[in-house]
Amino acid sequence: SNGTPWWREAVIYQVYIRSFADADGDGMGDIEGIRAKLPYLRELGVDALWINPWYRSPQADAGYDVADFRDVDPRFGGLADAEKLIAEAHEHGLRIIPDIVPNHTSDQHAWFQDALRAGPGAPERQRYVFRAGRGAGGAEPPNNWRSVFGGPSWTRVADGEWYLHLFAPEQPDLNWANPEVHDEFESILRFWFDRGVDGFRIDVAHGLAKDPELPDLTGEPDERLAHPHWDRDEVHEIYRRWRRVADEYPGERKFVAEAWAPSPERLANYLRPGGLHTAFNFDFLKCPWDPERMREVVDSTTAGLRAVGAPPTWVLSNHDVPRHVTRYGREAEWVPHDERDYDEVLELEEPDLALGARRARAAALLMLALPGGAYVYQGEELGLPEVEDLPEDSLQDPIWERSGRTERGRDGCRVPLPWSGTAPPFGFGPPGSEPWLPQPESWRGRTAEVQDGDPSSTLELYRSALRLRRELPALGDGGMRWLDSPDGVLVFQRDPGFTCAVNMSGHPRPLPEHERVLLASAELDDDHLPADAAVWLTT
Ligand code: TEU
Repeated sequence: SNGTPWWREAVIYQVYIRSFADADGDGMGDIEGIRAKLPYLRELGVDALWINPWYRSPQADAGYDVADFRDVDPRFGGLADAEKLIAEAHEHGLRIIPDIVPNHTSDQHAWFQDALRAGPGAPERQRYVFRAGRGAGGAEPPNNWRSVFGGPSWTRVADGEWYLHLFAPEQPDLNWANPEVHDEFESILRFWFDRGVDGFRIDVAHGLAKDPELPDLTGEPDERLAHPHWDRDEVHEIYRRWRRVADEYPGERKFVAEAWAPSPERLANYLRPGGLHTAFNFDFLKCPWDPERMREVVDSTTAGLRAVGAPPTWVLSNHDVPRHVTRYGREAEWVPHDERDYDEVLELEEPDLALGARRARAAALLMLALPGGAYVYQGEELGLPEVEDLPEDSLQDPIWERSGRTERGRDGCRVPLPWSGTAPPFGFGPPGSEPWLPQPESWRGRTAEVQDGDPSSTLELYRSALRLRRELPALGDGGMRWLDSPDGVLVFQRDPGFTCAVNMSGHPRPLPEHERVLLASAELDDDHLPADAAVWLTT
């Protein structure tokens, strides 16, 4: 809308590059594949693309283990392809937001290799977190921290020192108390800003600062005390410096923080004036299909962020969590990986996927009507469910091995997209190519080709919603107001002329008073909104 900075209301499409489109037929998506789909993305009606890490990487954690931040991995193309994509996306009116991974590098990064060679006490080791071990001969890790993927967060090297890795051993944590690390990342930001990127998604933005004492984690965390490595206040100084770098460039370059903060107030700390622009709102993603809790999340995040002048954003799925069609098809709530005990095998009930799909369609209309910006994870516009029955020998997420095979990991939301045709690879790659994860045969009914032009499809629902969002000044940035509503129904107004209603009651409910139905996630039954459906109304 008029004069609003683009990032306050952008709908950003997440391209999980290895699973989006494979132009060269090696089974893995690539930059050339993204280029070929720019017309699709433009027609979908999104404003920008967040692209998961495309940097040179051994791919121990699907590219989140970066060996060279100034180069593109040959699996995905080259630097010239990235530059071509940025230019062409801009011609289509699409902005490009790469991922940046500042918490750790790959163990194959030149810095880490230098650190290993240089030995204990050398300045090269000060770029990472090396320590002597505890116990006799230093044979025990320096403290009791656990890796998010399972196992201790310390690995011992040949000379006896240990290094810290909050994720896989192939992802050593950088030492952000070292000014060299700051300088290096500011230079990397400039490298890509100079090549035209419109911003960055900051990986594990809440993890960079560590308590210099590296204290043991206690079983009973005290909420008044800072956590030794998550969401520490020192991280904000890093991002204030990054903001100054972004502001040197024209065209409103923006950051989005992947910060798993314990409350909306803590999340808002990342978005104070002079800090980052936006952050993912994981409270919304984690919220189950429950009207009271959903309303609570909308209110608390909106209030928390408004207090610092930041726009709210909304996200339902990404490459780390089970797709929401499947989440909403279960009664039991989804538990984030870092809150799980990998010693116990998580027993999951069978999801009701028809129910989950209805709710996912309704959730799309809710998300796209709320104030602020939104994220769409590739494939959610096709209504894809989680693939929960991948054969064990195809699983690649490090969580699978590191959890001691008690937890299957995140591959089920990363299966390559079905574009067209009636059998794998469903147009993901050239005929005869083999996608890096197997696609279910049942996806023949969910390809973009099958859904294109079918008014009842989820693809057309997203296209219509995004078109209306661009046309209606009521949507995007701005305020909202809850209206009185029947039990279990959320009804809110964006301006006096636009109302959204979401029926989470489990029963048909009368439609709110209205002039015209703009869009509905399910067929309406006279003047009733069916269960698990949402509607956009003019009033
Ligand atoms: O994820 C960070 C992170 O904390 C997640 O592991 C999250 O806690 C968990 O998945 C929720 O269940 C980012 C990336 O998005 C992820 O893909 C990487 O594996 C990770 O960082 C390490 O770079």
